[in-house]
Amino acid sequence: AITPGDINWTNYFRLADIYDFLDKKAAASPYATVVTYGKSSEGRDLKLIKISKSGETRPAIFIEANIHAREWITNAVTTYIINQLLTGTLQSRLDQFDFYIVPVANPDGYEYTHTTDRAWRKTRSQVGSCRGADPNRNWDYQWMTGGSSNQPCSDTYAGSKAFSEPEARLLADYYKNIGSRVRLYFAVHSYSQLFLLPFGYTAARIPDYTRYMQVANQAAAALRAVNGISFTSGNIVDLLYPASGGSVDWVLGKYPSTRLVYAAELRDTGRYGFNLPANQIIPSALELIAALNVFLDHVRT
Ligand code: ING
Ligand code: ZN
Repeated sequence: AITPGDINWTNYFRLADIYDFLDKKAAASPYATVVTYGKSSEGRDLKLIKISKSGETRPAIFIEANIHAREWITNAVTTYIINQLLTGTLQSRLDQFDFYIVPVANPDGYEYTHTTDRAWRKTRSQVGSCRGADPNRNWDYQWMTGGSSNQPCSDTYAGSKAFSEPEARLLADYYKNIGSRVRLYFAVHSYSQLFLLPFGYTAARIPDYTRYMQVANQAAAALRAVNGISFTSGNIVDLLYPASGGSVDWVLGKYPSTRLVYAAELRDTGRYGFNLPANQIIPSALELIAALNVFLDHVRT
C-alpha cells in the first residue's frame, strides 16, 4: 500500500492521496496554500492549491482539471505541474504569475469511478431516479442553449438550473475573487488531443480567433517536439459538437478581457481513451508543460 500523500506519476491515485499531496506540498512551501472553496453534493471538500509569491497581486493562471470524473489523466498531469512549480522546472514562473490549480473539480464523480463505474462522467447529485449532472454543462452563461440535455439520465444533463451543481457554482464563486487578475484559464479534459477555443455554445468565432489559433498552433508545435504527439487546434463546435454551459464559456463570457481561455483534450485519440495507461502520465505531463510554457510566454506581457 502506498502511504497517503506519497503520490507519484507512474500510477493513478484516489482523491484522499491527491488531497494529501496538496497539503504536504503546501506545508513544505512558503508560497502555497490549500483552499477549500466548498463542499460537493456528497459532502467532500472542493480544494484548490494557490501558489503566490506576490501576496496575490500578480497576473494569475487558473488550471481546472477533472471536472469530468473519468478523465483520470487530467489530475495526474495537473499534480505533476504543481510539483514542477514548487520544486521543479517551472519554479521561475512563480516570479511572473500567481497560480490557482484545481486538480479534481468533481471529487464525488472521481471517487465513483474508482469504486463503482470507471466510465462515470457527471457529478453524483440526486435528480429523481437518475444521478448527476454534467458539471461542464451547468455554468451560468448561455446555459441550455445547445449541446446539453434536459434529461436527468443523460451524460450531458445540464442540471435542474444553471449552477445547480455545487462543483460548478462554488468554483465560479471562488473564481469571482480573482477573475479580473486571470490571464490564462486552462480547462483540462481527455481525450482526443485537442486545443479547444471558446465558445462551446455557438459556432461563431470569438473576436480574437486568429490570435487564439496562432498561439494554440504554436503550443501544439512545442508539444509535438517533446514526444511526437499531434494536437489539433480549433473551435469547440468545429472540432467536437455544440456544448453550452461549459466553464470556458462562462469565464470568457464574464471576463472577456482574459487573454487566453482554452480547454484541452489530452491523450490519446481512442486506443485507450479515458483508460490511458499510467506509463503515459509522465510523457503526457512533459509535453503539456511544453505547451503551457507557450501559453505562459504569450500572456506574460
Ligand atoms: N469534452 C468537453 C465536454 O465537456 C468541451 C469539450 C470543453 C465542451 C469545453 C465545452 C467546453 O464535452 C470532454 N471530453 O469532456
Ligand atoms: Zn471532459
